[in-house]
Amino acid sequence: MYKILRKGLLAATGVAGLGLILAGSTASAETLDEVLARRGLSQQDLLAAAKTYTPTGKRDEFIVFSSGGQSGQVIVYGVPSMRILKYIAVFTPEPWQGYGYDEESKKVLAQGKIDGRDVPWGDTHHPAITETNGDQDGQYLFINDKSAPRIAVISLHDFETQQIVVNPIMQSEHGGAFVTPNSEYVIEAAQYPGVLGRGFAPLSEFNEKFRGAVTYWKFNREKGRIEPENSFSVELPPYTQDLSDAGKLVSDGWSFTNSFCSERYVGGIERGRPPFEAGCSQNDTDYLHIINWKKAEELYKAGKFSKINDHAVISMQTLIDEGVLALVAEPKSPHGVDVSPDGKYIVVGGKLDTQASVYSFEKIKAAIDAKKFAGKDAYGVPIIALEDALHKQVPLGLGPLHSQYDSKPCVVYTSLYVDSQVAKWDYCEGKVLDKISVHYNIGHLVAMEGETVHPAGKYLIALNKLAIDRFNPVGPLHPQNHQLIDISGEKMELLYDMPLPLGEPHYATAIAADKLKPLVRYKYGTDSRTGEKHPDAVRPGSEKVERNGNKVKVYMTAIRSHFTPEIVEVEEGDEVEFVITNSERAQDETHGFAISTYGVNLSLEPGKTATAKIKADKPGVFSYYCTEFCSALHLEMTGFLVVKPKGFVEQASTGAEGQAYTQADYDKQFKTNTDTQAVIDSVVTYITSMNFKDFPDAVALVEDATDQLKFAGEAKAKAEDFAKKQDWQNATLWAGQWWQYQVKAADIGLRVKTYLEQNGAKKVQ
Ligand code: RUQ
Ligand code: CUA
Repeated sequence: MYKILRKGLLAATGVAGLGLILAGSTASAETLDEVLARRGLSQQDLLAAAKTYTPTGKRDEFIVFSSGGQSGQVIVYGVPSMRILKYIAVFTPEPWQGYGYDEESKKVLAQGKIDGRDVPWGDTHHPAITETNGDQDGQYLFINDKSAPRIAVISLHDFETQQIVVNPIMQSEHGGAFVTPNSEYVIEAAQYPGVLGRGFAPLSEFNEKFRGAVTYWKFNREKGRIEPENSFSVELPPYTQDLSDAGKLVSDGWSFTNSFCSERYVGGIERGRPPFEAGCSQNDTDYLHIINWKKAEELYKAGKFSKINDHAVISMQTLIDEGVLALVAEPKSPHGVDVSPDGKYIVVGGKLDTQASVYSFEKIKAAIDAKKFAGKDAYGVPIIALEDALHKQVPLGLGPLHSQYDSKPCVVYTSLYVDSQVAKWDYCEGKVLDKISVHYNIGHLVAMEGETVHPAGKYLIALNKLAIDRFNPVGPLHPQNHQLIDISGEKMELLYDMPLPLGEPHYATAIAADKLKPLVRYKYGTDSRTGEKHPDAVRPGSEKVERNGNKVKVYMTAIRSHFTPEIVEVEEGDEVEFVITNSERAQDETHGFAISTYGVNLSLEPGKTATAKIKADKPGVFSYYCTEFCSALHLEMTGFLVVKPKGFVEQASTGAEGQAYTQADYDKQFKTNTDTQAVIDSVVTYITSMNFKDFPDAVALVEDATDQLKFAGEAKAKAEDFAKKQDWQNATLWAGQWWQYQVKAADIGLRVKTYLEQNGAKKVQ
């Protein structure tokens, strides 16, 4: 293979010298002090800059997956640079990624239909990464949709959404996605009560007919899919459940879900009643639900459930009889519930309380084991007395919401919504250690791996609900503001403000970057949405067009810088499917595919196969083109979809097409190609003299270059063949194509050369 590369790279390029000249950098005329003075920066600003600035080519230590709120997407960015890396399309069509525009991803979005309705957006709130023994493992990501009760599964092998599951019984949800320590289950808790199964009952029967629930979605790690058929729910009182968390280590097997309207108020401001906000904040306390999910799983496996919409639901009575469910009071309008890294404590923040409550799992467990209850709620669910469950209550400030844990023992950070502050405190001893102001009202916060059994510390991000005056004004709708805080020292230090202009992010989760191992290319011909080989993928040379009645299927390839075929002729009324495989292996050589006026756009990353389906309902000649600037001849990566009027018969043509070439044109091109070969040859000599085989990335690029050279060889043979027959038209055009392949081979070769230089490759004998 490398011999072919060597030989082939000996054709002509006209790209001589490319990549060999290094521009000398001119020394900055300004000194550091002058810059500080000119921009009005302090020493502290400079320090913050030094802690976050990430020079070109350097990468981040942590990767954050943030909910994208109303965008229905997930935002991916790096820490400490706060550079946005990707928006992952989840519940909402997104054209750049082809999501919702190719047939493969349309199938994923269609899984999110509810009761036959398309719900083409989502309100994403809580992302969760798969865990192994309570530590994030970087394989899959889950995120919920609050607007419609749905959970999505995103593969972190390629950062694509592969599954959406609709909750069969909930009307509304919020407390998902949270994973159990080995991702056995993905937890999803309802929010606003409903009739389970999304049925009807009059609001006057709220207490009897309306219910909350928690669903435990079984996750199949090998398949990377949630298995609805192996999942179950537990029926809960209509207390408006909110956030959840799974127990870990000592509390593994348990899960915790809070609630904020145990008053079971139904509102009715138009009927002269006080609004929800009054009715739901009447009591001093709501309830934390304590659920023994391992025991619930046993009940499920023993068949102790009934089915609603074909989904297993364990009734509240069964939960009570079997001792699976207990309640404990939690102060005023609780929001977040967060289990400590050792699993021993559960921290709850109450929006209308000034203190955070730390519950002891040991005490809760002892009360449950001894059946020591203070009473029962209206449904007969046992209630543990607050004093029998509480470890400490710690005054923090106004509006404590969510908590995240540090790598330092007993240290936790809690967001204070009303105070616009973060409190750092010790939950073992119950004392406040530090506070920092943020701009402005903070909702969630995320510490690096801060929800795992081994938090990484170092950084904290405040996910602020308001940005007010932080950024240049862009109209009444402001961006959101994520603020990076250094938590490595005693005092918290604000480092950086990042505007996020996509939707309101709720929760985020952050993982060490080296735990993620995403692909740079797919196995040839992969359907990325199933992860399987696409049945209609073809290799270059096997492209074809098949007709079956009025259905036309085009098996196409895309490679720099052309589609094959380039002209597709169909008839008015035909249904046309373009199944396109990107046959490149070079990193980042993505091609797009759009057809004029047809609302189609594909994203074809190296090795991917995707399908565009259209109905050719109007005669015309429609250009298609590549929508990613993939090479110098990207603009030429185009073709025609010719839709002939019904019954059209082409007459003997009187028109003409294109330019005519002579022998002189052919000779000129031939000379260029010979010169290009010299450049290629020098690059090949360099590469093959180095230990490039020790670098898988370089090997992949060399394979790609080798392919291009093989194509160059084939084009060269065709050119020479036509030249022999003195067909200068075809000879010149094929010589031109031969040159195109050479240029691409040279381009890839130079990438390999740069790669080897930058990665310390050594000479081989
Ligand atoms: S929410 S600001 Cu998690 Cu949906 Cu709390
Ligand atoms: Cu392929 Cu542009």
